[in-house]
Amino acid sequence: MERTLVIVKPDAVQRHLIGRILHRLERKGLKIVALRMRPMDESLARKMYAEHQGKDFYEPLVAFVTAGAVVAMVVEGYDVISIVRSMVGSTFGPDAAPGTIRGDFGASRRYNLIHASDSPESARREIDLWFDDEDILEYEFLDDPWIYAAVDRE
Ligand code: FUP
Repeated sequence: MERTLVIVKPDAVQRHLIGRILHRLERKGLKIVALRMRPMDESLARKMYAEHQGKDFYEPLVAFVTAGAVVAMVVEGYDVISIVRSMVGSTFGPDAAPGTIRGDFGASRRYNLIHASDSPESARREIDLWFDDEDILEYEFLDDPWIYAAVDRE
């Protein structure tokens, strides 16, 4: 079972898309095991995007993600990192396929609605930046036996 960090960014919050994005994740059968709304302060933003420091888009990116409230969550499921990345789509809406979150809701090359971890290492690092261990819940869905077959759990 994997976990990933998902952030509904300030543009999506301002555009009233929190519910639609949560709904897509829920509908897919994924489990939200931690959820909080807060501002992304500057030091957290710089840690989140440290790998991009020095690039031309780094300062505008920090300004964008710190511009308002965000909703951060830990999402759990088998193969959840790659499943959520494919639901999110390419980095910017104009390139993202229809049916993806960015493809359906975004038209900007700066405001891209959502973040999702891109590897198990990033997921661990990013989850630790946003949540304490005790904030992450363990619980069962009654329909778990119909979300995953034995083959999915291997
Ligand atoms: P993604 O994994 O699709 O969120 O995108 P990246 O990890 O490549 O980039 C992280 C963030 O940097 C993106 F959300 C948007 C921003 N970015 C730019 O603003 N310009 C670029 O050319 C590339 C990324």
